Amino acid sequence: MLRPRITATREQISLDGLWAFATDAQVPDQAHAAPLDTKLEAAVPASYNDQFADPAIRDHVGRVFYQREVRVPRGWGNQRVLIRFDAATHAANVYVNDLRVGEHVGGYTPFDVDVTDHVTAGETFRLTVAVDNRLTRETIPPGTVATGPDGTRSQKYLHDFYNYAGLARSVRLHSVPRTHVSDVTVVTGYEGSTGRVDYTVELSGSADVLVTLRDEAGNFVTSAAGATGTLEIADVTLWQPGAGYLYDLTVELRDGSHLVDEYTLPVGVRTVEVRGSEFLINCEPFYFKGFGKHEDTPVRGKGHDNAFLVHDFQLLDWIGANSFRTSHYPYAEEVLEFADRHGMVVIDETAAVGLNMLIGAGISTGGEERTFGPEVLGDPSRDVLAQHVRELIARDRNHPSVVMWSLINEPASNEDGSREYFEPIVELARELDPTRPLTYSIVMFANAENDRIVDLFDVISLNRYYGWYVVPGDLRAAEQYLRRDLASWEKFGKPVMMTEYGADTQPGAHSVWDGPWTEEYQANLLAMYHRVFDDIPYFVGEQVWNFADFQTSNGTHRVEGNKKGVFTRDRKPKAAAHELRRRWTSFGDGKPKPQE
Ligand code: BDP
Repeated sequence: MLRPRITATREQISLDGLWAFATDAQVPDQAHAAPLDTKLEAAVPASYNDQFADPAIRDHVGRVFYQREVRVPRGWGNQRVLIRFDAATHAANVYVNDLRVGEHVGGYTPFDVDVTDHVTAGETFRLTVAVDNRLTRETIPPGTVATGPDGTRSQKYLHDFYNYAGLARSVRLHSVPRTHVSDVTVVTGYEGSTGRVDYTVELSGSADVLVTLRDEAGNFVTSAAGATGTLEIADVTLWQPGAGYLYDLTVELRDGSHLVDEYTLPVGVRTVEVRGSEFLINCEPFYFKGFGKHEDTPVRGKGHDNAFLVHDFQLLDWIGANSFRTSHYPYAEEVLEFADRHGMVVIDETAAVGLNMLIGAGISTGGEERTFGPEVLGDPSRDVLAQHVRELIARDRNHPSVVMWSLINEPASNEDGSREYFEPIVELARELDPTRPLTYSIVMFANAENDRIVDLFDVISLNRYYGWYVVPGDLRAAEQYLRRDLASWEKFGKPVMMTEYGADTQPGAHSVWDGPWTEEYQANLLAMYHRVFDDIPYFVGEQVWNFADFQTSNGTHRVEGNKKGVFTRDRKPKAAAHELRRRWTSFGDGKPKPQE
């Protein structure tokens, strides 16, 4: 799916700003049929929740309405007119004046609504979006909604981060020519110093296709005619971790000398491969150093913010990280484009978190129910997950920064039914993208003996909390558990990495002993894990949980959120940040040597 760009033939106007806002408890069901009867306004892009002081809005369960007037530029009469929503969490219905014109399910992938037949160039229309935050057993992520005796709804879900909702990413009105480029796919490689870009252009309508490649300085490199083909680059500059070189691939549609459409895609030339127990980027063993992150900031919730984007990447660079995982959902496209430009390596995750009835919100409050089967997560849930995978891969497959798909976080992969549920999902992902390795993050309860799906994947990613949820405060015992656990996965002959390890830490709490919650404990726990990792030849990476503290659901076992951040929520370093910086800046992108 192509991100809207302004080109010689395409225009766009931003619909970000303040929109009229109301919950479905405040206005009638058919609220779109008239100007919203409300004094409230909500900022877009931003989750709506923390913008309001009223808990009935913040924790509202159900639909909310966003509304604004939009004027279609007068020069767009001969174009198709679309509205691009970068995300509506978790489901949306879109209305132009009285008419429903589109819908989308899934909170973290973009969608277009084609409004050409419902609007007039030069005139205005009333745009209403009803966004639904309810999580059920047929949504990804899953949840349940209960209705109390007074009719008030409440929401439960099986992941710890707060269920922020609304229009958290940009909204745009954009135009495309009637005959246009509808998609472009690139697959890259190289041999010696010659780079290769295999491209496929999809068209809506028919025209001649011309493809031109330029380097970063804008110099012509090569060109080709036709909707599919291969471009060769003499003396290629590869996209590398830490050095994100991008070529520009410009697709022109022509009718004789007339330019019908033009679209430019940034392209990084690199390869990714799992060979034996190594993870290779451009045929060199790569060692992941970094974090599981969240899209989470004060007031904005999951709202995308370019200042936080820049600052977070600055901190990743300061600390010596070379990678992160988009835990636990696809991030804003601005983030991936930034990673492409700056050589950051990304493990791109779907929104499949909490497919595990044992866990509950956090590690300790689960039920007894089994996870997979018609009564809980059955075929409807799996069909929705398949659609999430399709939309993620369609959106992100051209990003050189994305080196692996993480299809699920902490599923009940030790339970009956997990293989039946996930095998078709893995097959689908391989069919849609045969070029990237697949992984999933493995929960504590799933071990090398009882996990039923590990053989389907290429990289074994473990989430482990020895020294925190298991033997808290006892790093000696934690080290023994960890060594035993890591040794047990060797038999699969695949690369193993840690996608979560860490400890909740209250900034300012200190101790000379191993006291959980202190800054020293977090640093000592990480150092212990690193000592163990460095002894394991098939170990390919460490991603600490979490980059920064983040907001969690209302409940009793988190105080003001999850505090496993190495940075606070406002991005101040805890002691562990300095410890990580010492380690990660002491070696490059390859594997560190065993410690003395
Ligand atoms: C893991 C989850 C992660 C949680 C973390 C924790 O993957 O989302 O935040 O535990 O408990 O189970 O801190």
